[in-house]
Amino acid sequence: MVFDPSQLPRVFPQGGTRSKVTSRYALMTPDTFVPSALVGWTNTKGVVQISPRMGTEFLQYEAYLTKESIGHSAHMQTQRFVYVLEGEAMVQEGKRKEKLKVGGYAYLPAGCDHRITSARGARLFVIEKTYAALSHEQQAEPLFGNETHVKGAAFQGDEALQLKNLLPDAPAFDMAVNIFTYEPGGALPQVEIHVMEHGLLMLQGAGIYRLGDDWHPVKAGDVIWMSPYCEQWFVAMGKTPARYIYYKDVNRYPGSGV
Ligand code: UGY
Ligand code: MN
Repeated sequence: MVFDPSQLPRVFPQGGTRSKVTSRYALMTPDTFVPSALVGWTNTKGVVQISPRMGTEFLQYEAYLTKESIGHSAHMQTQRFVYVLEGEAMVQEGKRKEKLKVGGYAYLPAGCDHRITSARGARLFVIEKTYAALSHEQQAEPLFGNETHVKGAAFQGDEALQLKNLLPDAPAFDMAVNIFTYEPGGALPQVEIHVMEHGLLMLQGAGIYRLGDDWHPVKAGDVIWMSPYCEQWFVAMGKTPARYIYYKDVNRYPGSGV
């Protein structure tokens, strides 16, 4: 076992926490995570971090796999994105078998029959979302990759901010999953306000996140949900780069029928 959920930090014995859940955003720090059995997975514990119960249109969770764990196909209409945070996982999709190491990921489109196991344990970051098909587009195919093979690009011309798109920017995809790396002192060039929502996991480093009218210190392990139109801004602080993986809904306009 590479990750023991019973060892999650419990650092605020006096009843304090940095976590804050509001109607427009949520910051969830690991001291407040409550592991439970995961629906649709056998012998697997996890933490559902972001869900439609908050008002979102997607689900974000971490799954803690042992060698007894099995992840079964998601619901027929649900697409699933899996990224390995620790350990390694095997994804079987039809006749194909892909071993994913740290930084490896799989995109499993809605209706794609698959199975996820781990020979030596794994901690996975998972996004699930009901797929919104476009009548004139073919649905995306299953896709496997590793973050280290994805080329980053300077964000809006700023070399201190490197953005990697893990999924193709194509109309068949109604979601994006990206990894953002900030050099210390690097900051988003604007306070963003946009129609899309985000689910985010801090992978490395630390910084300050503006969410709505609040400024929060954040660090590796923290989770953030940002609702549509939630004011958002980030600056990386400390001596090492800050890195986060995040979900964004893309290529569909709510209200236009697609
Ligand atoms: O893609 C984005 O909207 C991204 N720039 N937002 C964020 O990092 N909070
Ligand atoms: Mn954004």
